[in-house]
Amino acid sequence: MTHLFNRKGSDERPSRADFFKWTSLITVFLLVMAGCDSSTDSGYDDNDNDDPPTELGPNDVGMVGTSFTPADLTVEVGTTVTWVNQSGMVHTVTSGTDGEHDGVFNSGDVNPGGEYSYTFNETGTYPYFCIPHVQENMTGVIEVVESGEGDEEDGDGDDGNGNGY
Ligand SMILES: [Cu+2]
Repeated sequence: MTHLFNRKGSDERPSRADFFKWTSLITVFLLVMAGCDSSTDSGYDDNDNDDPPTELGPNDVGMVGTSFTPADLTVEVGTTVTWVNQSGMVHTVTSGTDGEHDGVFNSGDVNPGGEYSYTFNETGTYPYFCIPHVQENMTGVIEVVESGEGDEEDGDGDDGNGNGY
């Protein structure tokens, strides 16, 4: 009986095989989990990519801890911006500055995991804040620009062609 435990050769092999068995099992398990996560997550409807739920679209703003991420976002007019609460706290998305609501939009309470969307149909600069965390500087700005803006085209007196020299 004791011979079995004293022979190094026979002791090493099964444990190594065990190790590989476990690592491959764990790998398969993680792959399956990753697959399930991205396809059954509630975010399935807004993209087909298998990115994790923490990754936001270009017009999404995360609420992470007591911050809006990104805090500054530029979108074209007509864009719907969605705020996603990725924290464990209740937040709001409230337009205005210095804690004063300017009446443009106000999400009310957005619970952890919840979302709020607002469509910006006019160009302009829209500062906003979180009511519970305004004193922790939980603020952000949405910059709404004309569609197509961003390339240098002006059309307006920029290229004084008629003026000759
Ligand atoms: Cu907040």
